[in-house]
Amino acid sequence: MLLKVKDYRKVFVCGDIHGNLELLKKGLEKLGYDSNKDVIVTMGDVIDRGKESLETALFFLEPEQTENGLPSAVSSRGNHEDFGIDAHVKNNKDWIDSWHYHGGAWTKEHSEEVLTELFTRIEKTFPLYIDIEFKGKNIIASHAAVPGYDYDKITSIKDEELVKNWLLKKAESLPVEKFLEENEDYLDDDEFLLESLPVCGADLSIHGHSHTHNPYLYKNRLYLDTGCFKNYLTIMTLSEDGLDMSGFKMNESELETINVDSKVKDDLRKILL
Ligand SMILES: [Mn+2]
Repeated sequence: MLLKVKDYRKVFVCGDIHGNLELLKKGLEKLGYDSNKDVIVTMGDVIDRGKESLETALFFLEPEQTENGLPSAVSSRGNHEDFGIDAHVKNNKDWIDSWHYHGGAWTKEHSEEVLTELFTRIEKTFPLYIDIEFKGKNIIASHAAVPGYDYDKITSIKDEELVKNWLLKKAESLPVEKFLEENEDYLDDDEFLLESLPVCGADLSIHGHSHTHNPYLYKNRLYLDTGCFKNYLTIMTLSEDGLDMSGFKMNESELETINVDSKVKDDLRKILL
């Protein structure tokens, strides 16, 4: 899927929503999101953990259209959507207990028929990655990683399962990736990231999946999942006017705005503007 920033007034990009639709909507409202003109892009894991999994999935499955006839909400697929596709479309129940334990228990309240229809639609609608064209630059947005840190490997590797494993879960063989996966709090210690390579074939890659305390740019890879179910939701704004980034969390029913460190914004502007 190719999305051009110039086709919209503003493109908003955020990390894993995990069923926190109210927070997403309030954050977008604060940023002036208008479904007639703008789009919100996320990299998957829209379901599980939060209170509104089904509603969040439907928000991205049935988006309002902009005045140009384009979708106003787009998501790629995350490993949590893949759990549901495995269990309810492919009928592989090997991981269902683990999925239910990791936030998927809400599905027990729905019939097999409803879940099969839902995850069939998600499989058809949510691509494995999204290309974003922004001021002549190529950004790739995918849940976890780019295969072999090389954008071209998405099309050159013929093993679909291997490519999917990278995009949705990261390769298991790289120690640094394993570390990222197992240590949600890794950001206090940057040295563990030093072995990682920049992504080639794209100007910037944006990922969810690995929680970070704050949005984190490593070489040309932006980790945008700031763990909204226990920390805050980061939303990046791209438009012809430039780039910005804000954080949001709920305090009781009030929206609290978090100021994002200006260094990550400045470093991103150096890459993209
Ligand atoms: Mn996630």
